[in-house]
Amino acid sequence: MPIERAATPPIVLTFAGSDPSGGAGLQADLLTLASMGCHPLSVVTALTVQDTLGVESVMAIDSDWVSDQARQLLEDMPVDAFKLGVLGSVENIAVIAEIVSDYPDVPLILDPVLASGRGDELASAEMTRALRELLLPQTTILTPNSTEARRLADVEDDGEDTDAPALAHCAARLIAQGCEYVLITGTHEPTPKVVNTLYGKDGIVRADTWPRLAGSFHGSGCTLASALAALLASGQDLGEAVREAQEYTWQTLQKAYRPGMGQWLPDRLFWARDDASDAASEAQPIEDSGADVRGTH
Ligand code: PXL
Repeated sequence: MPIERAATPPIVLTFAGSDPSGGAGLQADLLTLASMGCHPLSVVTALTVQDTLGVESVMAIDSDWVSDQARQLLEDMPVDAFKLGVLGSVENIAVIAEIVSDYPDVPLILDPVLASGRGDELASAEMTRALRELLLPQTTILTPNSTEARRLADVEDDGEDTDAPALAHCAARLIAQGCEYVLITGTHEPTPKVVNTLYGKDGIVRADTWPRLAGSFHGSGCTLASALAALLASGQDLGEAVREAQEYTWQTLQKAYRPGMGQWLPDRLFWARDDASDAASEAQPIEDSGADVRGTH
């Protein structure tokens, strides 16, 4: 009798910076991807020194090392989705863009992390330009918060006479630059509720409204983008994946904990705790669907 072996779960390769606090970055991606039933592969793009209060410093990994880490894995295993977060340098963006271009059929989820939730810069102007030019054209879905959407769309100086260009306008520009879909999270907008909007080439595909809770989270944007990567890797339809990723994120925020003196961290393993049955019954989205995203990234 042949021995029964477990089937390999969907495989997601994340390119991310290490966050030793376990709140955001690589560690957040690994927790989320594993929690959602995927096997995570990881390529470290940068190291950071940080805690739950803020980022002290960032060191990019040499781009040859980034390339070697990824190429070796890709020679060995089939990948069902790529997820990109903090990339560390223009050189890293260039090598990653070249690598993913060899896998045009693999969904690419790009979380354009330009700053941490507390405002620590995580990408220079040159890196933002490189993201726009080299990675947007290869992106299946981009997941900026509204601040990142405006910076990345570069609408400040295109003749608009408002400080806050309409997000629909930013989304249209980002899609014109080559990405297929943009999910803009609305945590940073001065609206009573948080509205996350998915745009495609014909405009709004769906909008989900969530109650705005007080407080500040570290790693919610990474959680949302990784959950989305896990669902797309599992073959989920994009609109449905966007809904389910928000719902999962909402539950992790609902069960967030505060291990230090700073921000709250989403609990990506909420379902594995002793009180998991309470979590399942409490986690009811408000309105048609919803996540509180009290602070993306
Ligand atoms: O949350 C965005 C993020 C992603 N990756 C790393 C980070 C942060 C925010 O601080 O440090 C490494």
